[in-house]
Amino acid sequence: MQTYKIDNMTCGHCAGTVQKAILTVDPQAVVRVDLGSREVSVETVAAPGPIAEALMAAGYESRQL
Ligand SMILES: [Cu+2]
Repeated sequence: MQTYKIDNMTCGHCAGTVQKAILTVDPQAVVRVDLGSREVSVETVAAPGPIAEALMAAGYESRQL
């Protein structure tokens, strides 16, 4: 499992956008968003690089934990 910290993921809209961005990389990914800690955990076969790029393209800078 991969976990990302996304500091500017602040509301439900952000969470939806983040989730969608990850699913474009791996439609089978299981994405769990924790708005309180601004962390996203992802169960996926995809590599972290493409996920980080998709998040960046959606406007969210991420840091893998
Ligand atoms: Cu938001």
